[in-house]
Order: sequence, then structure tokens, then C-alpha cells
Amino acid sequence: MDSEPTAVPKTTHRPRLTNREVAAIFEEIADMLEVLGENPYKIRAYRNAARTLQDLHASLYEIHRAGTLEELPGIGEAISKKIAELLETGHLSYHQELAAQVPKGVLEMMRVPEVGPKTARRLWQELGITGVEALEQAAREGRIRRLKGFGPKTEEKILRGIQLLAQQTTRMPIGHARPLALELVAALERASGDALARIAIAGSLRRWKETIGDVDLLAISHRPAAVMEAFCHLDYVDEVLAQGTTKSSVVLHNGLQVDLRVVEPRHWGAALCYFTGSKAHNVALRELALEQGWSLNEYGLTARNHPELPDGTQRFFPEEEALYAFLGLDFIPPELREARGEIQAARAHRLPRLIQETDIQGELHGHSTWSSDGKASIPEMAEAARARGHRYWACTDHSAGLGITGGLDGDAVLRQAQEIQALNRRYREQGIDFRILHGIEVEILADGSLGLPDEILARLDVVVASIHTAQRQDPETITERCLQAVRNPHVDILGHPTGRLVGQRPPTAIDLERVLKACAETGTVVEVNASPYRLDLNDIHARRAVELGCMLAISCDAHSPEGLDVLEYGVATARRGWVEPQQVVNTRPVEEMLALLKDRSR
Ligand code: DGT
Ligand code: CA
Ligand code: CA
Ligand code: ZN
Repeated sequence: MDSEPTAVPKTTHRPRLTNREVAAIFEEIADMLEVLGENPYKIRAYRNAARTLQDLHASLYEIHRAGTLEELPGIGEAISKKIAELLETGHLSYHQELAAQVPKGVLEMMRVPEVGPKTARRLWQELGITGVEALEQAAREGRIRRLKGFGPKTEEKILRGIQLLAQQTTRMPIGHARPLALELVAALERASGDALARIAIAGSLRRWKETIGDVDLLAISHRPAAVMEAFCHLDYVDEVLAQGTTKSSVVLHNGLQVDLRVVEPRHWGAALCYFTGSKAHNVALRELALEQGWSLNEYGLTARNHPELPDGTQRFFPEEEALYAFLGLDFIPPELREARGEIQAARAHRLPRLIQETDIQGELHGHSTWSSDGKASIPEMAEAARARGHRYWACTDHSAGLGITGGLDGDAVLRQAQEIQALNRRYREQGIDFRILHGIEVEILADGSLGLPDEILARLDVVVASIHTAQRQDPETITERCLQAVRNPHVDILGHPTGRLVGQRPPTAIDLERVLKACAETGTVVEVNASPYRLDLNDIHARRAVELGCMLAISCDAHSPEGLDVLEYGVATARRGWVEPQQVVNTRPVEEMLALLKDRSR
């Protein structure tokens, strides 16, 4: 069953563009228009188009052939003509016109996190800098501070940005990879019919790692060639890297690589364990097996220096559970398989009883149309939460102090209270066990004061305090700023504590250890923001927070009903942090949960 995968030559009559390449061209058009100081609406149209194209699951060539380009969101007549030109001729004259005006190096500079289009334009036109290398040199030599409004600090930030750029990888956030992988598996099941006996997601995706390098699928089939043929011809597939009977690899239209392996039923347990990883977990597991006289691989165990059995004796495991049990271990959930002490714990029967999605009883951070970034009304959000089986939903719109989103001032909070009271009265009258909690997501201002006065905060059920502005303060300032908020007796929850965006924005300079200790001391709950683009706290921090004695809240921070679907990512992150249900306040019924918040004494 060990046939080598054969490389499939790429078909290249005319260079075929991938969706990602087309998207990149439109993104580049937007960048160039921005450097040239063009109309913002036009720029946004190209950016939106690029995003749509980047996320498509079907090939653009097929969509074009079907004549349905214009049905795609954000693609009007003008842009669909440009896509057609690109697909048919391999180039786009509009793109070439712009490229003649803006040097390529100027666009490269914009990939540095600290350099936006306006800065890039000034660096280029006022200092003649047209590339990242030249930019680095100019920053080191102190030449950038000559520009009006720029100083030594800007130079430091640019140098740090260039470092970050060098570290950036092509890993995909799980929020992107997971829905696509699930769709792909469903499509493969349809396409292979009864040739496919069993299929599972393995690798980092099964472990719910926050970013995914590639997707690993494992299957059982009595007709593997048919499954591989179906796999390589799925609509999602842009390029076949290898097609064999035991292993195939493809690249999807959005650039994600997917590996599929077919194994025999008796090897399933060991194979699923092996391909779930992590590599570090596998290494530790193999060492444990060796101590017991077995060598472990993806097929099973083979006796080696076993006290009683001749070398070469084999053991196979149709399920993972049997393999772990054979090695004297409790079953280790995939989220824990990172070689962070799980094997010792499983051996001592001391694995945590991990939190599950069904433990969650309500939501403590959510938005409505009362603040301008919310997409649904309070009753719509409440009903969506209820439909998901929740017993409470906290409406925590943004406070004032957050210029862009037009947050709530004191008066608005009082008016909002009336709407919520009326809605809750209706639930009571109808005998429905559901409660809307009245809260706020209050901005922690740059000086550590809050976006609303204490008298207002004291009236609310739930106060989430978080930072959306002045995120680049130095470590001392931003840590003090958070500590001041945490010490406020009305602040119940510290929202997305580090401010990072997965793969996009590094955490603030906050001294998290100090802030978590203060949360434990003051009884401030710490949020695990479930949005797959935040996951903040992350797995490691969540584990540390619980170790320090903090309580957690797992929160969707939903801005729309669909926003409530991200809960699974937050729960998975908590599971990766070894978190048990009793450490999470929103696993409790509403009264019990409220009693755990800070200012219940009033
Ligand atoms: P990724 O794809 O970078 O997000 O992370 P993984 O964990 O999915 O890694 P991947 O796709 O390279 O391999 C899938 C699993 O296969 C990995 O978690 C463990 C196993 N594996 C792959 N290569 C090795 C290896 O050289 N040694 C061991 N022990 N296991 C390996
Ligand atoms: Ca992988
Ligand atoms: Ca892989
Ligand atoms: Zn929020």
C-alpha cells in the first residue's frame, strides 16, 4: 500500500491565473490608486473586489465561462470587464498604466505594517525611497526624521515593522481554513459516493490551532484510486501537486494546500493519531512507546526490545482510543496534543475535564445597532442567541470615546435600558426563560480613564472594558492603563486583552502577567474573545490566567446574528488552554453568573 505519489505536470498552454493571483492584481490596483491619492470610493471598490475574489471557492475561469461574474458580491460591470480581460489575455491594461506611474518598490514598502499609502507616497516623492531595503537603510541612518511630522520614534517603528514583515508566514487563520475544509470534505463525500468508507480531518485543523499551514485529511476506502480521482477533480482544486493511490496533494483556488491519505481500516487509529500531530506530541508518544518495548509509526506498534515478545510482533488499532489505552494513557483530546504536559497528565489520569460548547449558557459581549458597527437590533440579537440554546445575552455596545464607531453616551445608555426592560418584560409575560442583560463595552481611554462615568457603569449588569485606540503605547503606559481599568470596581470583564489580530496585528506591549495577576486579585473576569481573527486571550494565555486564579468569559463579541457562530473557536481556544467549565463564568445560569461579577454588592 506504499505506492509513491506521482507528480502531475502542470498544464501550461497559456499561463493560467489562479484566483489568488487575480485578487492580488486588484489589491495592487487599490494600493497604487491610494499612493496616487485617488478617490477613496474607487479604491474601496477594488479592495472589496479583491476580497471577494480571494475567498471564492470556484475557479474564476468557470464563473467567467458561465457568464456570472457580475453576480459576485462587489463585482460590477467595470470590474467584471477587467477580470475578463485578465483571464482572456493574461494581462490588464489598466493595471499596466498604473504600474508605469508607481515604482514596484513603493508598493513593497506598503507591506511594512507601519507604512501606509500616504507615508509611502511621501517617502517616495520627498526622499526618493523606492524599496524596503532603501527604507531600512534610511531609517537606520536617521534620514526619515527629516520629513515633517516624522521623528526618531517613527524610524524605530518602521524598523520594527520591517522585522515583522520578514517573520510573516503564509499560514491561514483557522476562521478561513475551517469552513472551507468542511465544505471540501462534504463535496468529496458527494463525489466519491460509496467508495469512501470514512473520512476525518487531521493535522493542525483537528487540534484547532489558530493558524493552519495545510489541511490534512485521512480516509478509508476499498477503492482508493476512485477517491483520489474524485479529490483531484473537485471544483475547489486549482492545482494538483501529486496524485497517488495512498496520498494526493492539491492546492485550492484560495491557495490552501490539502493533503489526502487513504489507509487500511486496521491502521486507522495509529494513522489518525500520527497525522493529527503535533510533531512534538508524536515524538513524546513514540518515546513512551519505546520505553515499553514498542516502536510506533503511522501503521501501529512493532515490538522492539520488548521484555516478552519477539521483535517484529505487531499491534494494530482501529481507533485512536485503543492506541492510547494500550500505552497506559487516558484518551488525549486533539486540542491538548502540543507536548505541553498532556502525556504525563494522561498517564496520571489527571487530564482536565475540558469545557465543551454545550456548557456555555449565555453571552457576555455583543453589539446591536445602537452603536454604529452593529448590524442587528437588540431583539434580533437576543432571538438569535436564544435560537442557539442560550439563556442570556448581554448587549454591550461601544461607549463614547471611540471616535469612529459613534459609541453610546450616558443618555443613550439610559434610553437603551428602557428598551431592554421592555423586551425582558415581554419574555417574562410569555413565560420564556431568557434574559437580555444590559451592559456596555466601555473604552479604556489613552490615560486609563473610562469612556463613561462610574454613575452610569454602576447601573449596568455587565461592564466589558477594552482598548481600541492608542494601541501603540509603550509597555509601562499601556500596562498602567489596563491596570487602572481592572481596578475600577464597576469593570467586570477585560475584553480582548492583548488587542492582537491573528496573522495581522501583533499584541500591544501590555505586560499581560501583571494585568492577569491584577484581574485575579480584583475578581475581574478575563475574556477569551472567540472571533477567529482575535482569539484573545490565546490558548497559552488562557491557561496562564486560570493558573493565576482568574475566571474567564468566552465571548463571541457578535456584531450580527451570524457572529454568534464563532463560539466554537473560543471554546476550542479555551480547550487548548486546558480550561474546565467551572473556570468560565458564562457556563453558569444567569443569577449565579451575575453573582460572580464584581459589583454585585450594590
Ligand atoms: P500545519 O500544517 O503547519 O498547520 O501543522 P500540522 O501539525 O498539520 O503539520 P503537517 O501538516 O506538517 O503534518 C501533519 C501531522 O503529521 C503532524 O501534526 C504530525 C505528523 N507529521 C508530519 N511530519 C512528521 C514528522 O516528521 N515526524 C512526526 N513525528 N510526525 C510528523
Ligand atoms: Ca497540516
Ligand atoms: Ca500536511
Ligand atoms: Zn466588542
